[in-house]
Amino acid sequence: MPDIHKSAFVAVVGRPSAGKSTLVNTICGQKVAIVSPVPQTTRNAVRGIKTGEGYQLVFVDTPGLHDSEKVMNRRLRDIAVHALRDADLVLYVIDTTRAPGPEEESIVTKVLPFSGKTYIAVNKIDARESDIARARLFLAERMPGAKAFDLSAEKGTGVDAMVAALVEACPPGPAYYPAEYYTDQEPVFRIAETIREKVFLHTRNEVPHAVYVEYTAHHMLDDGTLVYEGDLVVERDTQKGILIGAGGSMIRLIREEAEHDLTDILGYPVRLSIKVRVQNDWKKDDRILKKLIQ
Ligand SMILES: Nc1nc2c(ncn2[C@@H]2O[C@H](COP(=O)(O)OP(=O)(O)OP(=O)(O)O)[C@@H](O)[C@H]2O)c(=O)[nH]1
Ligand SMILES: [Mg+2]
Repeated sequence: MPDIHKSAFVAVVGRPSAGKSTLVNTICGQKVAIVSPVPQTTRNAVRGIKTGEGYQLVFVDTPGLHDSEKVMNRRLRDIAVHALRDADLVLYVIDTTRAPGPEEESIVTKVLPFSGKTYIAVNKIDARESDIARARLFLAERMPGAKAFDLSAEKGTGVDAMVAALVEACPPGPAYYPAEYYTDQEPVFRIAETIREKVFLHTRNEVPHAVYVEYTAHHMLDDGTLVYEGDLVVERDTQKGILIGAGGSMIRLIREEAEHDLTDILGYPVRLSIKVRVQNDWKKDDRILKKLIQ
């Protein structure tokens, strides 16, 4: 055991769909954060914990940085910007399958003031469309001297070398969580997130973004099954129809897949009782946004 214990909060930032949540899951070796091909899947600062010999890294996964003045997007952006400012280290994830363009430019501008504590994950090198040279050129121009690591968050290639560099850069500090923790999320939050992930995976267009999950109640059955009751809230009647599906087929699929995953994640059987409800324009309601996005 080394003499000095090290620890750091590491803010994980980047554009929507860059692979931030996938990377946190791979580093922590567990499903910490939900993942989908739809940009803006993550809506909260979600913590994933990696504890090793003499160190603890607490990764703060954040919503993708996206310039838009809609109230909800402003809130999502604030979470990432606060995480950047508050963290000991920053992990900036770049997607090599997409040309940098104005969105990446805008993110670099936000990350540059923290370049001294920033490490870069040059991600998705396994993908057919990956263009590592393009991403490296962008970095050489915009963040010369940056500590960058080519990797695949999905396959795990190159991830250990990057984590080793983060551990190396870690200041002395205590373990914030017990060694066996890989996240600090409450079960009720994880249930809502898992339901939302299934909506993101099985619906299209505006539907994933129109959804939030509202917890109503839960109880334990004698056999140790957790019964969770909640609403899947959407903005419009048409979205309600899509989420229910023909003969209830869509909501059944979402429920069954979420129940299956949650039983694994939580380690006990979970049964979901979910109703679909319409609440017009909930995304413009500041009270709801305040509760949901933090
Ligand atoms: N081929 C490949 N795909 C990846 C890799 N990492 C992530 N992806 C895919 O990219 C998509 C987005 O991944 P997420 O981890 O949800 O991305 P994110 O940055 O958290 O996205 P937001 O939460 O929306 O900001 C998913 O379809 C992932 O499977 C990778 O290393 N290689
Ligand atoms: Mg995410």
